[in-house]
Amino acid sequence: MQAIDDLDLKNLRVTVDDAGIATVSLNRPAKRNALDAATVEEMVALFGLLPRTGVRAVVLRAEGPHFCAGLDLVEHHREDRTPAEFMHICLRWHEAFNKMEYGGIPIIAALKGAVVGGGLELASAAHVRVADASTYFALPEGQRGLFTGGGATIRVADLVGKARMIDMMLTGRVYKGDEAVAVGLCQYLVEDSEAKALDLARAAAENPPLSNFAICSAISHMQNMSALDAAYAEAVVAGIVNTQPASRGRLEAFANKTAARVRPE
Ligand code: 1HE
Repeated sequence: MQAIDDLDLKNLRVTVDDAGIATVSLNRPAKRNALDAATVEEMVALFGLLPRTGVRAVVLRAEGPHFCAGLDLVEHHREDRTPAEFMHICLRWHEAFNKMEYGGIPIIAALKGAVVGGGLELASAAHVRVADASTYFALPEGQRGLFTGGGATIRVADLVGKARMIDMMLTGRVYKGDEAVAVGLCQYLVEDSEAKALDLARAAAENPPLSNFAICSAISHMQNMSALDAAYAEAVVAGIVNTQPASRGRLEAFANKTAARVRPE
């Protein structure tokens, strides 16, 4: 099978620790990690491969003070793309981000600085978002004379609702801090987003991989279904996951009263 080391990555950097936690770094800090076509191709390759490598969870982070400045506007300007060419660029963004959302491996985004435009589309394809005090979210597409093309109409609208997304795009509204948590752009606001993301990845990696696979793919698939079909699919997935050998010991520990109870901190 292909290995992560076989991938020719230049704008992404990947390390995997002994616990199977992969740290994926956006590595174009001089360009504020703007997403050019080459970076998106690296994401398609990497996130297509990761679910088959035994990696148990991913921390998605960035070099430099900003998480991601979105579409590489300079490349887009220079290339002077036709409508069909840019449609195909967007389809590659969807390919990459769908591989993240539906891949079955928990992806925890450690955010900082600008998470804007396509950078927010990228962050919203992760399963958990952790922000720090420097993090801010915006969709400046309207001001740039553009429109979202990397899934924001689906994922950002899902996080914050249609009305807030439209406001962000029309007016350039920026969210940060507690307000960003309150509207659903991120789930955690902490001093050190990378340390927290790693803690969360480690916690998720303790779950059986089949449970995580269901959590990090089935829920998204079921949202695309009618309620009737989703209920059916949920029953089928639960049939497989809830009878897996990996959960037997955990259930036995609960029955024996040796397993941890669910308590507030
Ligand atoms: C870039 C990009 C970029 C920086 N494409 N090169 N996204 C935006 O509208 C956000 C555009 N970027 C910014 O507003 C600012 O750069 C930041 C707030 C993110 C950072 O500010 P700052 O002062 O730290 O950096 P800077 O001086 O603006 O930029 C530093 C370098 O990064 C500079 O390159 P240099 O070669 O002149 O040094 C910038 O050109 C470069 N850079 N951002 C290309 N985005 C699928 S559709 C998605 C549609 C969208 O994503 S629209 C939103 C686009």
